[in-house]
Amino acid sequence: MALIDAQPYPFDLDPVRAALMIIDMQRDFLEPGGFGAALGNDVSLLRRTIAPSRQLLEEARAAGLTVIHTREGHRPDLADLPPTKKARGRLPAGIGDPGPMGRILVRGEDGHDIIPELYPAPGEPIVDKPGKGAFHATDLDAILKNRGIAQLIVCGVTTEVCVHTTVREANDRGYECVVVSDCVGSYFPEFHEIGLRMIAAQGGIFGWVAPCDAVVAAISETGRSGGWR
Ligand code: C5J
Repeated sequence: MALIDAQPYPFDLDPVRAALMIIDMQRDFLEPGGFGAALGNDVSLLRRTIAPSRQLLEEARAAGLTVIHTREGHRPDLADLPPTKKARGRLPAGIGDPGPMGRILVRGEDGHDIIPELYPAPGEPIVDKPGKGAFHATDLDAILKNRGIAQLIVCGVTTEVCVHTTVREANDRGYECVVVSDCVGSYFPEFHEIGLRMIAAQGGIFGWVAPCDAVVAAISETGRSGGWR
């Protein structure tokens, strides 16, 4: 066990039951030529999460922690795309349409894939999710339960959308979540700030918030003391 210096109070990390979860670090959201950028968003606000996330990923891998990646997207035949989601935003080019990196948010397309800096290693589960939350219409809960995971260290994008939706549902399902403040990002800095505050408010109503350095320190401390499986 190791304590993570977190808000609203220190988090007791149990290395045997913890997983690193990296949410939707996809080219279409983070790369300058992708869907997010085509909508007019400043992708540099998301890209600043890459370096600390990479550091955390390397530490987690070195310590033997379970690492799980998610991707938001849909079947090529769009059978799992709710018409309401397709219509939302009245976009000239929306989900399933040709975009700058292939069909937008369609599985198998270049833009749907994970950025090279955080690319999954062989054996790391990738959860393809059609919604914002990572539990909706996926086998994530089974994967976590089968591995005895009860704590989630959460990175990814965007703070107030897919990270929040996932953390809220994880919390309802009994998982303890630590959101890594500099490893999550949003196109809207104010939503990011408030989103983090909402997690840790009211005694940690959805979970804990801690910076990458604090999480890395706790993982490496536990690794040194031989606590990992
Ligand atoms: C995610 C989105 N991943 N913002 N998607 O947050 O639509």
